[in-house]
Amino acid sequence: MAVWVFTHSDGDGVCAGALALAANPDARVFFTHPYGLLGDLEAVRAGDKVIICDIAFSEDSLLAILERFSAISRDGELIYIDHHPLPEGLAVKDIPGRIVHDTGSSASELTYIVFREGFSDRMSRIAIYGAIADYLDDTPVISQLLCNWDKRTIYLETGILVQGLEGRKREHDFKREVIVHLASGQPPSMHKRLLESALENTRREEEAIQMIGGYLHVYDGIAYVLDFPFSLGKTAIYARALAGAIVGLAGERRKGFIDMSLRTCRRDIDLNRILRQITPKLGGSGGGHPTAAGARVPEENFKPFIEELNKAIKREGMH
Ligand SMILES: [Mn+2]
Repeated sequence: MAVWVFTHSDGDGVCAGALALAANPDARVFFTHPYGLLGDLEAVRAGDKVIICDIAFSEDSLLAILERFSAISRDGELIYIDHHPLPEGLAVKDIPGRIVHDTGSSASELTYIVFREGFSDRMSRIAIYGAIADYLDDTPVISQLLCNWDKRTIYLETGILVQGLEGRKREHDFKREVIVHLASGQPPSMHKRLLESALENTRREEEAIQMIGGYLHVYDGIAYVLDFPFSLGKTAIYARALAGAIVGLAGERRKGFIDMSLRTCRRDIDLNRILRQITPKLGGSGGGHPTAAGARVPEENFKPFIEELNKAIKREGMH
C-alpha cells in the first residue's frame, strides 16, 4: 500500500504538503492543480492512501473526480483537505472520503488540525507560514499557535518561503526538496537555495514595481497589465494599487488563451462568484477566492470579458 500526497505548489500548498509528509513519512509527494488532479490520480492503485491538499474542484471534471474519490475511499483511504469555495450545488456530504473543508482557513491550518496529534510543538509554525502565505492568518487557531512564536521572525521566514518559491512554477524537484526540508522541522531560512532565490526574487520585484506603470491599462474600475514578465498575482496587486482601481488584473497569452490573476481589496466584491458566472459564457473558466482569483478566456474574448467583469463589479459594489 502506497501513500500519496497531492498538493498545490504555492506557499500554502507547500506548507500543507510538508505537514502531510511529516505525518506520513513514507508518502510520495506530487504537485498538481485543479485541472491536473483527475489525470494525476490515475497513478493511484487499489488500497492506497491518498491525501489531497489545497486543490479546488474543477467544474468540467467534477463528476469524474467524485467517481474517482469514491473508488479510492472504497478500496483504500482518501483525505481531501481544501479551502476553496465548492462548485455551486456541491455540498461536503456529497463528496466521498474524509473531507476537511473550510473557506475561512488555509489548507495548511486544516492539514495541521487533521494531523496535529502526532506533531511536536515546532511543527505549528509550518501551519502559520502557510496561513500567512494565503493571507489567512487571522483565524482563531492560527492566532493561538502564533502565541508560541515571535511573530516578526515568523513573518521573515514566511517571506523567505513565499519569495523563494516565486517564479519557480514548474521546478517540482526544488519544491519537493523544500517540502522535505520543512517536514524535517527546519525553517525556510536554513535552506540555502530557497534563501538565495527569495533575495533574487525580491530584487526582481522591486524592479517590476518601477516598470509596471508603463504597461498599465485602465478600463473604468479595472486596471490591467498584459504580458508583463513577472508573477501574475503580484502584478495584479501592484496594477490595482497604481491605478487606484477596484480590481487589478494581470494576464499572459498562452496557446490562444489569456491566463490571468485578479485581485481586489474590496470585501463587498466576490471575484470567485463573478468569474464562475461570466467566464463559461465566454468559452473560459475561472474562480478561486473572493478577493484573489484566476481565470482564462480565449484571446479574442478578452475585451468582452473585461466589459462583463466591469459591469459585475459595478453591480456588486453597489450593495
Ligand atoms: Mn491555499
